[in-house]
Amino acid sequence: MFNEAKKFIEMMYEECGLETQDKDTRLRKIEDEINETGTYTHTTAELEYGARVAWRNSNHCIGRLFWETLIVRDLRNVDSPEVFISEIETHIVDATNAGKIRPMISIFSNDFKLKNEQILRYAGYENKGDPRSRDTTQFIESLGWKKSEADFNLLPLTFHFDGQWHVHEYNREVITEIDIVHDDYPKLAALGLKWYAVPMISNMILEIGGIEYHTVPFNGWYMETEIGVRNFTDTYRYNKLKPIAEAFDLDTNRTDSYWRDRALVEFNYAVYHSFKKSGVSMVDHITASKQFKLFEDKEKKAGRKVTGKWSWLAPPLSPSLVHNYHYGFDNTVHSPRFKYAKKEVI
Ligand code: HEM
Ligand code: NRG
Repeated sequence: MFNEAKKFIEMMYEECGLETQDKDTRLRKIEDEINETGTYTHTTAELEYGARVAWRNSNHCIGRLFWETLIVRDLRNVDSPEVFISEIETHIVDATNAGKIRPMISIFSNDFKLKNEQILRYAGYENKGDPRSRDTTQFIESLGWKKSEADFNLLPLTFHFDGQWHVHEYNREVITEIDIVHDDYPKLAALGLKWYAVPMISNMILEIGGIEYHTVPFNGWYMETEIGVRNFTDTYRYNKLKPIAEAFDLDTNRTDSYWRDRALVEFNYAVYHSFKKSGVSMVDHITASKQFKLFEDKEKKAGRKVTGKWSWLAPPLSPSLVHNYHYGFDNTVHSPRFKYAKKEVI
């Protein structure tokens, strides 16, 4: 652990231009703490820097230009379910910021274990909702939560703490959802599609200097294709391409009418403008790719190599129209980083 800590502290003091003398003092303190307790405690400044660099190192993320703006909430001292719940709701409100979404992460102690894959997600049933949430929905139902089946039931906050499960139905006023509409095709609104404003991943581990934080919900804003290409269109998700194409009056009986492709583009336009009309931040895939190019340039200037995973960075709509489609990326993984948690049974 000390080796990992040392690498991290050296990197931080170097990048942030901090005093060598202070670094040596800090490293001695960390070594003592590890020898005494088997682990060590990050300062809030270390946590903040570590979380930001973990975002910078996220090979799957096209939104990394803004890594330095991440707001880091040090909530390691929270030790009751009531405060945990209220801090999560505060995160949702402050990150939503009346539509002008702020990238944010809340770092809790590992005593809390979240069941939710994202803080906001729709329940999944046999014939309704988001199929991706079927297992989680069944699990939460086994804890006694029950709602009549529908396409957009928000799953409650579900976490394990102090030997038991807690299920909390969110205060409705903390949550913003956006109806998906298209000004030129009123029939689209009739499908009743909507999505929540803020993507907030809550099932990844943040690793900094050899220490793992398991309860670290974080958010930025959506790129329109995440909702328009994947969530509503994948056959194993909402699978709505055909009704969407019909709402756009396309001929779905012939492949050569190009109904799939035409519906997909027009629908992503609708997702993007529905968010914008509601005053909620969202980025289109062309702009996101341009921002990613700026990130690459900026990193190069700072003397760092950008790592990335091509299959995640190429947007799933018109990929060949953006630069990152046309060359490969080095998928080496650096720490600090976000990583997937292993499925575990409590
Ligand atoms: C993945 C965009 C902010 C960390 C992604 C993906 C997109 C994206 C499009 C791929 C998702 C998918 O295909 O399912 C953005 C945008 C942001 C943003 C537009 C706006 C600010 C953030 C922040 C963090 C972050 C604030 C962390 C602090 C990650 C990670 C992944 C990811 C770890 C990989 C998730 C996985 O492997 O399942 N991002 N992101 N992103 N992003 Fe970002
Ligand atoms: N595709 C997922 C969300 C993954 C993360 N995307 C972001 N993250 N934009 C979905 O719900 O569609 N972020 O932190 O902004």
